[in-house]
Amino acid sequence: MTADAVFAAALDTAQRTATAISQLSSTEEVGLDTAYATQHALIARRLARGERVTGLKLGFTSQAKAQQMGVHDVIMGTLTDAMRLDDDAVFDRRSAIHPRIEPEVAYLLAADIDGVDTALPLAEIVAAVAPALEIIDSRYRDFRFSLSDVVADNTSAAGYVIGPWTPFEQAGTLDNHAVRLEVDGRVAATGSTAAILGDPGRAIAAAARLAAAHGFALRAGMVLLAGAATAAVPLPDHGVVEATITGLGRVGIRTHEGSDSLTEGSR
Ligand code: OOG
Ligand code: MG
Repeated sequence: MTADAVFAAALDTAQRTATAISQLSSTEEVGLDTAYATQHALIARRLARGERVTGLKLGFTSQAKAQQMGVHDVIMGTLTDAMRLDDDAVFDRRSAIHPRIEPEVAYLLAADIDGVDTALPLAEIVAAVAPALEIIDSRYRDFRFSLSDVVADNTSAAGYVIGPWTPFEQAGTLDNHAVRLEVDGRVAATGSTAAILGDPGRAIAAAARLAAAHGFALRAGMVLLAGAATAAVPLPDHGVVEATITGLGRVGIRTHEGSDSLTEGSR
């Protein structure tokens, strides 16, 4: 087996059994090309089990995230239907190792984006915009990783929730909209959409660049998560997490350990 296939198998098992593993970089040098090859092999395993690619995500597009994790390059990961949760749905905490949650801006692609064609007006390639939440869960011990580690681990992707879509034309520019993350009604993080590459609309061009460089396809109908505007916070075992983006609305998720422990009081 090639190195990427071995790494992908280990990361896949770590995710499926919710058991942390050692950083790949702890035993050998892993380059960025091998890291993306590992991510693609990991996703191929999931697709072979019947999952479907629903979108792509960017990581470390804000200073808040880059500083929190000590990784300063923009990276790309893959979303599948198995990671998608409905707005206000319940996430089973037991399926994850040490989950965190972060507020995101989601774009719905209206067209295939082939190559780095940044000349296209955004209105022609983006259908709609929505507030979103991402659950991240590094498969590495202590939630620590190098750039290549986190790319191989599908950029810690574990789950995502999309709020109500607003047509792109109606949403207008998102260069400075307030972002608020609340846990059980208490503010856990605040920021601005400006934290995401200066304007989250720039995520489209960044994604096109990364897709061309690392073998991803951006297709009409896909979701693109632009990256968190604030640092991530621990996902509570029992609780309600909500993200609100001024002008776009809110999105929420509930957590519990198992069906037996879900009570009306935890809503
Ligand atoms: C990696 C994922 C980064 C973002 O929004 O910046 C990311 C991690 O922080 O574990 O999803
Ligand atoms: Mg994220």
